[in-house]
Amino acid sequence: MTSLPKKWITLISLGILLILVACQGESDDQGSNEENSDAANITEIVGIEPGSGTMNIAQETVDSYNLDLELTPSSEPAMVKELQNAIEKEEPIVVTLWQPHWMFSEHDLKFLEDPKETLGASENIHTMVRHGLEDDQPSAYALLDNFSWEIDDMNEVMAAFGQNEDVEPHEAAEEWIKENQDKVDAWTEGIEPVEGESIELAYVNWDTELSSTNVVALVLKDLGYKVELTPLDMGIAFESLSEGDVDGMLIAWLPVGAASYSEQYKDDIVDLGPNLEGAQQGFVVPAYMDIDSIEDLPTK
Ligand code: PBE
Repeated sequence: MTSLPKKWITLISLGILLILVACQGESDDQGSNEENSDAANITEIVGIEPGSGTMNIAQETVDSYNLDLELTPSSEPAMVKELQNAIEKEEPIVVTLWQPHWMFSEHDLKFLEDPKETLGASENIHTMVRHGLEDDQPSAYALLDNFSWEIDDMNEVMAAFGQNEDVEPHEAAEEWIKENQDKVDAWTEGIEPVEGESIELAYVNWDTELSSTNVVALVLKDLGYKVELTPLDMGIAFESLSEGDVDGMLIAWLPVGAASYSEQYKDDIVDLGPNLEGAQQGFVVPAYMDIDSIEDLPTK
């Protein structure tokens, strides 16, 4: 007679215990959901081409904030695709991205705060030429020296081909030139046209650099140049310019992004200064994510 209630008591106790454990588990989950559930699901930062300025400073950032994340090399188009896929499913994702970029007009994105400024407070894009260009090709040198435009200008060209597969970068550049002849006239004012001279510009296959390089190439053509555009990796572009194998390039984000390359080659390259001011690099997330700072990401 006494054994039955005892068994019941044991069973009831066990039941209560199970319920308590289950509740405990649930409330734990809720707790971690409230604090950075998005950050907890992040295991990587989706990067771009290895050897880019962006990847160099992104790795420095991972190290300096002691992040427990893999910086995955990729490419600009592949990174953009991954970001678009994540947004479609409302999944958490962190990418290396920059302004100007047409992705900011397509999606609600935010830069994570970077209190250590390892990704740069603000960047300018510099034009660089080989030593000797000023004497050998004064007209091309003068145009490259004069060329400078605003973020909105670059955005216009970039959006025209970045958001429409049927538009080539040179077509977008041509369209922009047609609509902004006054700006182009200011760059070319007083420059002597040439006949049959050749000039070679290196560039990296990024939308920002495709925009500026294609615009400048068309203006050089109008001045009479035969223009060759050579796509290279960033490190190779710096090396080629330092050796005089190419004449110029419009790819160096400074003071931070391309700092290691520009430091390495500073004696062998002529820096003509910014052709665009107020750009920005960073770790970027969709606006629906509940984190705001690089410091909210998981650390080691
Ligand atoms: N960017 C934009 C990168 C890639 C494209 C120029 C900031 C870089 O310099 O590495």
